[in-house]
Amino acid sequence: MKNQEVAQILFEIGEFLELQEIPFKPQAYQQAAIAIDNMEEDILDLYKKEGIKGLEKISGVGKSIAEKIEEFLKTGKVKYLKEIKKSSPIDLEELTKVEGLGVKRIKKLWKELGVRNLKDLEKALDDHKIAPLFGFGEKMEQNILESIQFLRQGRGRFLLREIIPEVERILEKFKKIKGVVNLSVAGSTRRRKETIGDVDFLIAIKDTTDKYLVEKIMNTFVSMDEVIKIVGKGETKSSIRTKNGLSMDLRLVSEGSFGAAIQYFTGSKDHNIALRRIAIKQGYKLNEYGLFRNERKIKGETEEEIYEKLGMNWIPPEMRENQGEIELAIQKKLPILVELKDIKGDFHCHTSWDGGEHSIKEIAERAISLGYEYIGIADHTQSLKIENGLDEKRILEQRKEIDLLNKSFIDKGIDFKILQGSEVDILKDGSLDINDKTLETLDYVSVSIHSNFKMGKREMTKRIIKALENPLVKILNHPTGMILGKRGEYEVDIQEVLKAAKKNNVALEMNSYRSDLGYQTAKLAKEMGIKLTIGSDAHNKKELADMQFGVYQARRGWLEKKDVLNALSLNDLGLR
Ligand code: DGT
Ligand code: CA
Ligand code: CA
Ligand code: ZN
Repeated sequence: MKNQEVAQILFEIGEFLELQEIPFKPQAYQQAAIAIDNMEEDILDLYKKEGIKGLEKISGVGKSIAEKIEEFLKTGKVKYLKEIKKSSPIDLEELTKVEGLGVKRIKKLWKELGVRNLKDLEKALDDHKIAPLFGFGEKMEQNILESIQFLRQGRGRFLLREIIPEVERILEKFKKIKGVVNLSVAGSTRRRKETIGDVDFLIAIKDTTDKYLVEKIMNTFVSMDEVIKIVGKGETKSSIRTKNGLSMDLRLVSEGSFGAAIQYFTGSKDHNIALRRIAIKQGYKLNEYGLFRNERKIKGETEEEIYEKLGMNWIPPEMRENQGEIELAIQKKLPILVELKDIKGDFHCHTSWDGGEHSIKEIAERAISLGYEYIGIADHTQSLKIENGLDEKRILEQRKEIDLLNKSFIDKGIDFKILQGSEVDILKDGSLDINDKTLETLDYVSVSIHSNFKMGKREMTKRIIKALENPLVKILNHPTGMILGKRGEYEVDIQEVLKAAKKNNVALEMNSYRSDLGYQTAKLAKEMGIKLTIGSDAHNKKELADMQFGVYQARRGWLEKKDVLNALSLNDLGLR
């Protein structure tokens, strides 16, 4: 059902209008939003059946609001909302990124303290002016301060997940140009780092003095749709900035230097420095043009031959952080990293039972088309009221639906199984919000912290460990609580959590959406012999494909197939 989303958008429009002190209109939008939120019928169905006239029958919805709903149902966007956001006296886009600040609070800050943007807000915090405001208080001021610090850290960096589709589109575009013999993204994007400062592209052509081809490539780059500013345009390098503020560099090299250049520009800087030191020791010189001995170029065309000449195996880009990978490459003992095609299932997805977008059947069908052997349904549990979390009774009801679907797969000869899991809430004292008797009926139990984030480190650590000590628990989801780009970690002694996971044989999740378990912690867990599971945390069927981003982070943590729980076949999972 799209009803909630539509209501949300209308509500937002109302709030922006309210901020701008426009009379009557805000209430109209908000009333329409409430009516749609309370509607029994699916608004999309209504629109499909009766068109815009049908929408106008909803209480509070006139022609103008109906048009906006239509636009949203068709395109997923409402232009009007974008426009009023832009014309607002306040940088709401920026301020609403601060956790805890909704339009109402922002309006108050603006009216009483003249806060228009993040900078004003920081000033008000410095002057300690927020806490005394009605409805704010010390705790709120502290929360705002923490959130701003978090935003400041991440400022200017982009999430890998958000830029990969664009990067792939651009590579496709250049692949089609005749004369391009090799191309790749380099830098942190190639290393699949979870956040990206800028994107570095590399293209090789046969002859870099071919003025016509050089011009064509550079022109294509600076005139892409997404370009808002050309920062520089030359024959070997051009730089642009895109509409959303992302910078991109394109470097052009000759075919014979591509390997050396891609090695150099992939980095990381620390990896390169260590590698160059080894080259020097062996009497070579290594730079972005090639590997040289006495000014004579020995290698340069491929990365593989450069690593080989230096006496080591080629190192996967995700590992190039100078964390011991060079030593392993010299000993020819590099791990064989897990790949997306090794993944046999997913233990973390949500269905319409807990407010997700799609039914168990729809999710399962998508999982089958992804080539999975199984899918674990991990809907939220009762403490998460806003998510319509399941209580004991609904868990047992859900089991019936899953059993029927599994039977239908058997009848059709489809080799696939739906597992009933659950994303059980860890309560404040470390107990679980579903009784053991019901948990025993599940195929597996995964647990998460979703509330009371602000407790001391010792208390939080004890809380999580207590949950892991329940013998029914198999997986700890998003162990640090972070949502990359949105929310920081809760305070927790992750070493102690690792020890408890090891002791109780609980797998730790690498969450594709949150990227909350850093690659160093994953690597440590692997070394301790703890299993990891890569979970998409999909709330609809499309997001099941986000598994790839979890796999990238797993690779950055040096994980091999055998370290990953959901790279195991159904029979090897050891379920009943
Ligand atoms: P980013 O953009 O902050 O996400 O991170 P990177 O790794 O993409 O860094 P960037 O764009 O500054 O440079 C791309 C690569 O070029 C980098 O990973 C390694 C190489 N590189 C850049 N500057 C230096 C340097 O001063 N020394 C060495 N050895 N390599 C460098
Ligand atoms: Ca970069
Ligand atoms: Ca760069
Ligand atoms: Zn979840």
